Amino acid sequence: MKLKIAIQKSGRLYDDSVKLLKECGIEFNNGVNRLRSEAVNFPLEVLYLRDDDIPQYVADGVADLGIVGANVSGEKQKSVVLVDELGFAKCRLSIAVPNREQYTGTEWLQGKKIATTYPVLLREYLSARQISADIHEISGSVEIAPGIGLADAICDLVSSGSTLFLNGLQEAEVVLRSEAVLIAHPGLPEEKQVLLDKLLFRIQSVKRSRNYKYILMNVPDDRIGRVTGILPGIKSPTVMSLVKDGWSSLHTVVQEDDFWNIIEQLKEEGAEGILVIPIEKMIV
Ligand code: PRT
Ligand code: ZN
Repeated sequence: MKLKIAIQKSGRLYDDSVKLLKECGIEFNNGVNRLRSEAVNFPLEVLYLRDDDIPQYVADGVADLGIVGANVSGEKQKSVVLVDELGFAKCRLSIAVPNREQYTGTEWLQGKKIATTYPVLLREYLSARQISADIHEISGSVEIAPGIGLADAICDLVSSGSTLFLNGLQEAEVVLRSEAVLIAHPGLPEEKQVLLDKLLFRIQSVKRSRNYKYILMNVPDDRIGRVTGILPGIKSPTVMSLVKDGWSSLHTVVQEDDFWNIIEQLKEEGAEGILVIPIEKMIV
């Protein structure tokens, strides 16, 4: 019994999808022009597909799992289960209007023509706000639609915003915040569910480790109490005496979000020689 996972054949999701599986300790050959490959040390087969086709393959059970953008999964409306968010390929599906327009709010969109490759998500968004607009589905280069007179506004993916900027557009509304997600065929047989749970346990350890850093520092003994008070470690920090009298080495794990804040406070409290080390896996 093997799990089959569909990932993007090439494109923005490919590298991070392969990297995630490899960080989960799964070894496979991912050469170009492959349609599939088998992992050597985990019962997993990897299928390489266009991202747009992945939800359908997973719904049909041709693949048990898939890695795809939440935007694609949402747009395709196939019957799949959302298993986990994977933290990469973050972007937003947004409505944008030409810079010269005074955008006042969603009522501005009433009766307008909006070009998009995401008609389903856009229609859902507009009808929830009682806006009726003319949704014009196109298959690519959405950002040029207002400039060539094809539409009044667009609804497209944005990450840095530079495509909008270069095309004289301003972001007006966020329809969906997206990132890569792991989806599954609903009602997997028990044996596959067991394998999925194993894989998910590994994915979660990898994801957790990305959010945390291991830090070590030297602290005067009389400051250990105060320094420990700053550190929100998973458990209490480890303290070891240094050969140098009156000093200790203190080790703990901190979350990336508060990181710089914590480092500044540690320095103020007299910590020295602070080392920050990435964590490869974190099993809690
Ligand atoms: O060939 P295949 O069909 O498999 O790939 P694709 O060409 O359809 O998709 P691909 O590889 O471009 O994107 C795959 C997924 O990456 C998308 O479905 C999103 O989930 C995610 N993603 C993240 C993005 C972006 N960021 C992104 N910026 N997908 C597309 N873009 C495009 C956007 O469409 C626009 O043209 O980048 C431009 C905007 O970028 P900024 O940085 O200028 O704002
Ligand atoms: Zn695609």
